[in-house]
Amino acid sequence: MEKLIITCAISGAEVTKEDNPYVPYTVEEMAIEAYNAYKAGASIIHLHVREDDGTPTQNVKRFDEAIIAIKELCPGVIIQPSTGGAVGMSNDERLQPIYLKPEMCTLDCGSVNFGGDEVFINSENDVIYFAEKIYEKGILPELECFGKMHVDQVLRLYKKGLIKDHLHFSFVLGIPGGMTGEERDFLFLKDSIPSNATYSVAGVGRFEFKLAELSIKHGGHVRVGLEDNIYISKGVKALGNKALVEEVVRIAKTYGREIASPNETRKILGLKV
Ligand code: KMH
Ligand code: ZN
Repeated sequence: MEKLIITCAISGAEVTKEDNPYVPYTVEEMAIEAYNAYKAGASIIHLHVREDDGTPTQNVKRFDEAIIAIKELCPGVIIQPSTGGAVGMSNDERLQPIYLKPEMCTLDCGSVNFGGDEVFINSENDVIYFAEKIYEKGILPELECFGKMHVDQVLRLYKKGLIKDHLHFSFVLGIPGGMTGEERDFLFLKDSIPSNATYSVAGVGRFEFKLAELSIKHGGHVRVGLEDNIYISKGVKALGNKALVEEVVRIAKTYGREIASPNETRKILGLKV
């Protein structure tokens, strides 16, 4: 089986230090959390940035500082800035990190409720606009799908040539308002994508490790991190992103799945080594 790509979503935009004190806000904290995740086995760092007080921002200068600091501590690591940002940001605000020409970034492939009054808006035209800007810069988008309809959206745009090879999906399952993360949900999504596509699974909250294990078992890849889940086990807060990555590595070992280095990840995803 292909080696396992572990992505670590170290911070996100919604989770706070009140939820888990290891959630990084400052550039220095971002670099330390990324380093600990990288040392534990993560080859991709999914990156949101914050102001020092924790407010989410898509400020290009802040991304630049964080990326420089992370690259210094984590040689070769792949940094994947978010173009999702936080709910309510404008498209152009969300797109700011692509101007730093990272190797990868996220492309959110449809709208989804985030619980309560929160709606994460990604209309079809938004997705087309983001895709155009991302490909223009030669960046590989990770296709964030919060449900089957987003996978279908990708496949429609792929047929029109607006989303291009290599297709690397991320199934983000278990958010309130999105698709849940039972085994049948995972199987449905994985069986809905073309055979030459790759996928990673991000299970939110209690789904994190259950879905990680399923993906490891079926040859997929895994995303974990405080963005998605703050617990290492029921009611026990994780002592940082490192603990979450270590748990994935432990599960992978039980299935004999080796962990991909950053350059092995580049090869799997068709990125330049
Ligand atoms: N924070 C969410 C609004 C992404 O990174 O592309 C969007 C998100 C997805 O986290
Ligand atoms: Zn994110």
